[in-house]
Amino acid sequence: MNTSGLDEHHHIENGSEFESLQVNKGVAEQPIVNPYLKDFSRFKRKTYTASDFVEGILKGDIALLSQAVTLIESIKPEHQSVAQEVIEKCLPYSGNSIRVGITGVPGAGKSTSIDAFGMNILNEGCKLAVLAIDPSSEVSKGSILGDKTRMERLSVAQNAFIRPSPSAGSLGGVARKTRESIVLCEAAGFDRIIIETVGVGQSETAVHSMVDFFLLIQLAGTGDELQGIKRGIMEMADGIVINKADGNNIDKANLAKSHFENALHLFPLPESGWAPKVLTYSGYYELGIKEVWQMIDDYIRFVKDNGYFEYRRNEQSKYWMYETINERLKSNFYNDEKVQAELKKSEELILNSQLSSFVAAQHVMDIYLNERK
Ligand SMILES: Nc1nc2c(ncn2[C@@H]2O[C@H](COP(=O)(O)OP(=O)(O)O)[C@@H](O)[C@H]2O)c(=O)[nH]1
Ligand SMILES: [Mg+2]
Repeated sequence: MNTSGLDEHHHIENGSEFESLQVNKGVAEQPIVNPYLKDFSRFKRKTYTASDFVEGILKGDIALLSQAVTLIESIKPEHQSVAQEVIEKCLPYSGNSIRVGITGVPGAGKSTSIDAFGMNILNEGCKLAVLAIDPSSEVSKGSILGDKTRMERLSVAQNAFIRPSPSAGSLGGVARKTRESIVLCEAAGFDRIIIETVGVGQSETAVHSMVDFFLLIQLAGTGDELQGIKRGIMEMADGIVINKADGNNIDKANLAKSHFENALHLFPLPESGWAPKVLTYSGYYELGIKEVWQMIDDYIRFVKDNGYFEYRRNEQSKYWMYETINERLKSNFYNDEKVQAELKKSEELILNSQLSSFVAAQHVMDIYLNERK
């Protein structure tokens, strides 16, 4: 661990004007596979049935859980059918966890913080699964693997399960897979789930719709911290935390805290009845970690008492049914060969002004629907 912390100036972003963006050293040669899981040899010999997976998962067998999540992520129909059966059978044993979504721009300190939060969670005797949704991971090849170097303790802890973002598919598809993986993790006895997402684009909405508490990590120090974030994301947050409140960044963090508190006062009270709090902390130096988690526990108790907890979960279940239908309809449509051919033709006609976009759309839809009569 880098104890000198604030003195690494070979990164330009470590200049004093970017104090809160400073980059600390990662850990060299992090094991990619949790050593507790190293017995993978048995997978080569046997093909597991859905019941084998379910039995293993319910016993808390992490290697089987991991393999089942791989099936969820697979696009092969034979994998998908086993995966769906496993999910169906695990469903009655799921739901018994606290699901927390964590978002923030790259560099906000999500991974570092999850390592600190996570150790706190494990010390309380809970089991933690960390899943990621990263819509950019097709390009970056699942950034959480790089991230593992910032989850140095969790990635080798016995009661933790860390899973990178599925790297193929649309955001909707990736999010659905993560939603399904939660079911399996819970059935395997994980009673704390953290979903990490990069704070760019649409992925926050997807994460928000699968968690009980949505935590927004912010940085102070640039003076315009309120301008960079979309109102919608702030409105979704059940709590806002300002990371890197350490060293000579503490005053700026406190200032940012009051900015955010003032901004939140302008929003109506959320449906949950809980007024979002703003806290400062340091993930790297582990200052104020317990307080952040205490806030989440307080929230959970509050919404369990007033019924919102169950209401939100029910709404989410409905949401995921419709999301899944939307996703399936879309991929079914666009994968249809006749549709593909017709779309190509229509594109050209549109470009030559021989056809309007709307007539073209209607025409392709008709072809698709007629095939199914
Ligand atoms: N000073 C300080 N640096 C931090 C803190 N948390 C994270 N960092 C550093 O910020 C950089 C980005 O952290 P990382 O966890 O990878 O951010 P992520 O992209 O949001 O996952 C790394 O160099 C971390 O060491 C903190 O609390 N204080
Ligand atoms: Mg990260």
